[in-house]
Amino acid sequence: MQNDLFSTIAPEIEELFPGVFLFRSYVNEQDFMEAVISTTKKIPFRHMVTPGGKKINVSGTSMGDCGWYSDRRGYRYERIDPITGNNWPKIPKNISSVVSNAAKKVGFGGFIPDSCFINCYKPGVALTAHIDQDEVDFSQPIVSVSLGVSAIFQIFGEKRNGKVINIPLHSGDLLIFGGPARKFYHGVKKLKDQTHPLTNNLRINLTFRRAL
Ligand code: MD3
Ligand code: FE
Repeated sequence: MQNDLFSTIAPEIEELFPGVFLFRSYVNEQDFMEAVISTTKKIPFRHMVTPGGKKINVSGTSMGDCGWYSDRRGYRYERIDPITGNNWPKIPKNISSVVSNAAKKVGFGGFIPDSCFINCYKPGVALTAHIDQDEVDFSQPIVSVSLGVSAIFQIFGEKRNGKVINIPLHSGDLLIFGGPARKFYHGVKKLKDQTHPLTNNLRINLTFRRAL
């Protein structure tokens, strides 16, 4: 039973453990979905490959000053999309302000994302355990927003083979990782075949980062 500062001051926020904050049904799903659709009209979801040449099963695209990118040459942030040669679409101000305000509520006052990676999960697709380590400043948090079909998000802690914590994430949930949790291993279990009015059988996840 958790009865800490946050459950008293802000009942909508749950601190799952140090540095991990869950805001249930926090965002306007339509607003975020509009940003996703407008982005994919310019730069569609695509499957990238790892430096080792493996296809990444989750497809992705980006908004912001830079976008996460992976191919034979490595994992990195690119200011121009290598495939289309275009700039990534800007993060709409209404979206960016929701994210910055949430971060501020849990102690990350100056968080202004310069990149939003948009993941698309089809039924049967999982995201294997990994650490996000392509960003410059690890004192900056990462903010995640889920849309569409629910999934089980997994936190492993500092080691990949550590005790697993399963967190169901639903459409509209916002999750913040900062401080000690910023370098935790995490992943997403295989997506079940389900439907949601916003996305049909897909799960969309947006990760807002200060990358560069
Ligand atoms: C924990 N995406 O894009 S978001 C990713 O649901 C990624 O699509 C997952 O992991 C998804 O890299 C999880 C939540 C998240 C994002 C960044 C983290 C959790 C994190 C960074 C450190 C620790
Ligand atoms: Fe990640």
